Amino acid sequence: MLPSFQFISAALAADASTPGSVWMPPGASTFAANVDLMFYWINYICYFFFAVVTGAMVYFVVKYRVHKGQAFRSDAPLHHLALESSWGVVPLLIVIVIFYVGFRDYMHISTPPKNAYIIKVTAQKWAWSFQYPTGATSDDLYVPVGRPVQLTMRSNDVLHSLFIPDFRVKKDVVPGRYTYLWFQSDEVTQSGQGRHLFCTEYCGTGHSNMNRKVHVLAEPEFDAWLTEQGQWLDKIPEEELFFRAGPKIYARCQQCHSLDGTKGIGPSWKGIWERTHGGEGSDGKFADGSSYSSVIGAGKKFATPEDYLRNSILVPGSELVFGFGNAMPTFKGQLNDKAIDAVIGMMQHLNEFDPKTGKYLKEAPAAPKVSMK
Ligand code: HEC
Ligand SMILES: [Cu+2]
Repeated sequence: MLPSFQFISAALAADASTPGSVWMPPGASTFAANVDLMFYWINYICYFFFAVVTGAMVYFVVKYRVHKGQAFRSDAPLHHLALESSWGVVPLLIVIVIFYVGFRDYMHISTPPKNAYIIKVTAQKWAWSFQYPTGATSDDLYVPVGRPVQLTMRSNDVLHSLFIPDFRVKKDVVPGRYTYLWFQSDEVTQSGQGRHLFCTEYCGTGHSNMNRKVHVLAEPEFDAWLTEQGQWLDKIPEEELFFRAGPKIYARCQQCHSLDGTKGIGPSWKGIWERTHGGEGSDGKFADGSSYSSVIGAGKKFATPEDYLRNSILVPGSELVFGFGNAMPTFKGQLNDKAIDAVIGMMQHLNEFDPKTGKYLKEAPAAPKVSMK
């Protein structure tokens, strides 16, 4: 498949998007046309000079090969001023243009506009957390269409890097430092599809869990999504919390915690209620050899097992479970008390959930529409 030339017309028309080719995915941000133009341009210049240099080389090798019995030629020209200056000056002019256009666009891509919609991004082993001005958070990125969006990014642990190939943007997310990235997409994504968003800096075992989606929504849908995102939990009555909200929140824990006893990055939740409640012979153990019952109980560090569970979610690693590393990200600021209550309720009623999928198995009254991605 030959790379498409349509990118030229797209760039000239200042169109937001460019078609995909064997080299590039389809472009879907206002940067795409210029980035692609630059990329293909350098690419074709390389093809051209590759052909010129190798062609001339092969031609000369054949033409000036030494024939049998021929004396070595000693009167060949040693210098040719015009030729030599042209192969210095022509490439120089080409790279000056490349530098100019490249630097101009780099500065443009590096400087978020003042009116950008700001979303805070926290990278953690191994999840992204996107936080919106309303306080709502999400695991996938949701952005309004046709508006510059600025990501203000930081890392809680190691070096990560946020990459949205279709938007032609990529930026490292560095611990102890804030980095910015901005883009504008003028194309709404199909519901439930979204564009790829990667962590593109290998950050350990769960690195691939940081492959998420960017959803570009029309302004009214975006606002509706934001409102719902902030309220979905409030709408659920207390007594339905564990089966309505539990599985939705569990989706964020599933990558590390199974329900069926399988050991993952974190301990399975199977039996967690029993081992925290000191059921006969089922007391849990911590990495330092001490038992759960040494910290849980009246007058101890955690007065109730629920306190212990809550603390495990907000301050993971303060008590390391035996056989596991300190690999859990904190959910402080992401799960409020109601959400934590839902999770604890789910742990208590674990036998009512499908151990593979986390789906609620009992007949539930028709659920109000809530979504949490
Ligand atoms: C990246 C992997 C990871 C994710 C995601 C994760 N955890 Fe953990 N979790 C761990 C690890 C590892 C441990 C054991 C080490 C420790 O105690 O900190 C653990 C321990 C726990 C414990 C204590 C378990 C016990 O048996 O005593 C609880 C409770 C818990 N996690 C809840 C959650 C909840 C709720 C979520 C989702 C909202 C979640 N975790 C998401 C890795 C993870
Ligand atoms: Cu990462």
